[in-house]
Amino acid sequence: MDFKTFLNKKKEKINTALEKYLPERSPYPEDINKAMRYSLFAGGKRIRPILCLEVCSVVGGDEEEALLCACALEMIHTYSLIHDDLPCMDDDDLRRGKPTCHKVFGEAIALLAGDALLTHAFHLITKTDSSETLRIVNEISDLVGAGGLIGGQVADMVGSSSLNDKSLLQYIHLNKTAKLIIASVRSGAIIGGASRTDILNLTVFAENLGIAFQISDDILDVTGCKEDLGKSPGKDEKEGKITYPSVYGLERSKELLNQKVKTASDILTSYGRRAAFLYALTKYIGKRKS
Ligand code: GRG
Repeated sequence: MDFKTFLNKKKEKINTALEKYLPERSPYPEDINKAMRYSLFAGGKRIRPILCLEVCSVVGGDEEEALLCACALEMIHTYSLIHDDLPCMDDDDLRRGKPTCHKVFGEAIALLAGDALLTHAFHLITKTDSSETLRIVNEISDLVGAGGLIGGQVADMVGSSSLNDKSLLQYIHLNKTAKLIIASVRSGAIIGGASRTDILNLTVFAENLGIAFQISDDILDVTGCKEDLGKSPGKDEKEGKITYPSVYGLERSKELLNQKVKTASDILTSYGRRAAFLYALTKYIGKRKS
């Protein structure tokens, strides 16, 4: 099976599971359920849940056991996008090629839809049948909290008086983007029963992949088009955001992206054939156009 077909199969698997864990008919008030589902099913690439499933099987686990956690990670990701798009943050009209949640449902419902997705995510994780469930809740909540995803978002918004541009950029990319990717990889590894050494190696893989993911996002904001991106490019520069191209220039940013992808890929070579899809996914993330 070629890479794209395999990727689409994985995506379908996630979409089917998300339908199960956030169905159209739910006990929740219709307004909130509609808004949660609107953003969750607006067409994301499902990179984080796919990583969680795949890492689980690379370390010898059964990916079915990671499915609840994988869906929870996509819900956390979607919550962060809904909140990021709000007028009080990045103020975006378009996400995943569609009007943003607050444009369709209003700010209050969009805010609550994000909150509800985040809360529902942790509710789902606690249903994971694993002796490591508490550890997973502990790790993910830490990685997406004020010392992780939220901390990265704050630094992106307000900057820092104590860090120079390069250190600030590193902090933002590690926390705003890589930490959720680290959460996806580590939780998949833990559910799959990985050894301490494998968890450590895969964390370094995830950190490099996560930073590569954000460097490519920064590059695409300069070189990409609205049709491919599903959002308007050129926003970073307009808003004077600190990005790889603004600090290192476009060509050097491309080199740094390739370096991160290579470091991540090299870590996978020790897993041999079992990591073939993960290896291809890493290359795909390095070359992505959307
Ligand atoms: C509001 C707490 C809070 C955090 C917001 C998500 C985010 C942090 C900011 C959005 C802007 C941005 C560049 C985030 C970095 C992560 C990123 C590249 C998100 C987009 O992920 P994709 O490309 O999106 O996987 P899809 O739509 O495919 O799921």
